[in-house]
Amino acid sequence: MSEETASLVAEESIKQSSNHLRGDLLEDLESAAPNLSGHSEHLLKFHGIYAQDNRDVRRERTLAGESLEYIFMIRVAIPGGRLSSTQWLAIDNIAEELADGSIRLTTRQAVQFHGVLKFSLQELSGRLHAHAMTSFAACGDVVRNTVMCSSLVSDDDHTHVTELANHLATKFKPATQAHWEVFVNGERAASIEPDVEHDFYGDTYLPRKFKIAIAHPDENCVDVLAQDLGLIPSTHPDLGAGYNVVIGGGLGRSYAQPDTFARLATPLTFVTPDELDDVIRAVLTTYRDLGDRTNRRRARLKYVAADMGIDDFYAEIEKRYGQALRPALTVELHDADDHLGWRTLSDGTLEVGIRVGAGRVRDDVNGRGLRSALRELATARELRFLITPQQDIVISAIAPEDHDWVADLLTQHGVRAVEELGNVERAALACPALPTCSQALTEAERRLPSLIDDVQASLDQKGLGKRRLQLRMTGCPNGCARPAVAEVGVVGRTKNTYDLFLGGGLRGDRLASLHQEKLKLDEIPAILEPLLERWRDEGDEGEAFGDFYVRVLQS
Ligand code: SRM
Ligand code: SF4
Repeated sequence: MSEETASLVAEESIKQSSNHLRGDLLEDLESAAPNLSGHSEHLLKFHGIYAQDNRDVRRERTLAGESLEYIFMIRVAIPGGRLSSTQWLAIDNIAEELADGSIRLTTRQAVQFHGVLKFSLQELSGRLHAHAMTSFAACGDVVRNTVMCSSLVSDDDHTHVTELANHLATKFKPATQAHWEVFVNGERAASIEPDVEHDFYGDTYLPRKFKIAIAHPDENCVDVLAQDLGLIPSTHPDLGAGYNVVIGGGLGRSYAQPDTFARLATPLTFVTPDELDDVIRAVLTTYRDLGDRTNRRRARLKYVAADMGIDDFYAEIEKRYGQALRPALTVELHDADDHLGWRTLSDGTLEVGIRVGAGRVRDDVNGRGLRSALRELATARELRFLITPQQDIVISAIAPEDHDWVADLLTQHGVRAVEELGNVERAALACPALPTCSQALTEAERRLPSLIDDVQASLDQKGLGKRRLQLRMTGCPNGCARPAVAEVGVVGRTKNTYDLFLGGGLRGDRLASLHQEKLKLDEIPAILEPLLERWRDEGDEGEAFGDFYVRVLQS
């Protein structure tokens, strides 16, 4: 074994010897055990599945000498977050029959099922497949779900962008047939021909995940600069419509590793639509070959950019592209829209954006709530269900004459209209954290409602109740709810404490800075109050809190 091979992380040899993501998955799924082997757990991720255990009962079970409560999370990649009524109903049925009864909308417009048992994984995958959905490549060291603004999805003028999201999802999906063999058909393919993987993946795929987003030209709800590769639709003075390409963004950090950091993507080039695939390919092969395969905590594209230096990094991509990259255009990013409330589309149909607290669609104990409201809508009409990158849902393609019927139905199920939402609640995000996430240090989703109430009370007390304030909370510094670019980011630090980051903003073009560390959650409103007071008294007309913090408060 060469020295180089010896230093590769174990995941690399698991990929290498997996026969394109098959490994022993089939045998492991058929065994009587409620969990899978470590090797299979890693391969599972490429199939969109995470092996977890219920952390609420982990300690008592361990103390009692019992085995853990093994559960699985399945993430369904949905390019552009767009689903039909039939697909929504299939998702609803799966949540009821095979998962924990909830549907979790993610910050990348995917759907997650939680609490699934090993013996249901193949049935669940088969049901997705029957409705033209899949969890394959929603996770793993590959190009992940392509996210895009839901306004682009809805607007007929931007149909080509929806097509682009679908195109990228197909073009950069791994070619291996492993998922269909293992999870959908439950058997090895009759053909003994080995399947050939795309050369930009090879046998060991990418060093780590790779994320793509398409922004709206006028607003940045996808946080395009947080992506490995972002596309901003733009018009070149000579070449016409195309995309400004930004690369090397990423928000995760690790406390154990001080040389990890959040980085905003930087402009690479402007491309016309027919040049795009080749430029992405050049970025992917650069990453495939130069990304760090010896340390998964530092394996993202942003570290290749930072370690090589931006000029050498761009020169390497240019070499692989085979021709000079033209300069990127200067593009200004605009505030993110939350897509909540009613609007009329250019074809005269209506859509309504509904707030989903931390992305969790569920009913209350009486079977009343958002989940049953959405089920009724999907049963009665052929609608479009658009998941937003803010964990919310937009119901689109509503006939104008159905306005009152939809509004009444939502009210009857206790779904609040946008006018009834507090301003903090409106924009707040939280990651799932405990009890499902293996990496969570603290609570996030379950504590978000009380944190929202406390921060809103602070705003109200200072007479600022009508001002927007963007709050994002995560249970660790991986940053899944993108707190690193939020006006107020609350990030799990130790079992009961959080770090407070301030000064990001609605345009998503600035990293927040660490304001104070190791705070108890109930200390945060008192820390914010004097800052909010100064914002009220010294802020410019209409100045956002994040902008004020950077201009005046940050020292
Ligand atoms: Fe994430 C890992 C949840 C968006 C950075 N993320 C995880 C895992 C799978 C935990 C794990 O590795 O065991 C979490 C599953 C918890 C659970 O029980 O569901 C998880 N991430 C999520 C979701 C569901 C959060 C949400 O509230 O919606 C989002 C799913 C997105 C999707 O549909 O694909 C989610 N994760 C993000 C984002 C935001 C984004 O992409 O816009 C980030 C920051 C951007 C970035 O990638 O830098 C993010 N997640 C991470 C990281 C840090 C990666 C890094 O290299 O720095 C991890 C850790 C890891 O991969 O080992 C992680
Ligand atoms: Fe888990 Fe951390 Fe992501 Fe939250 S931010 S879901 S705790 S990995």
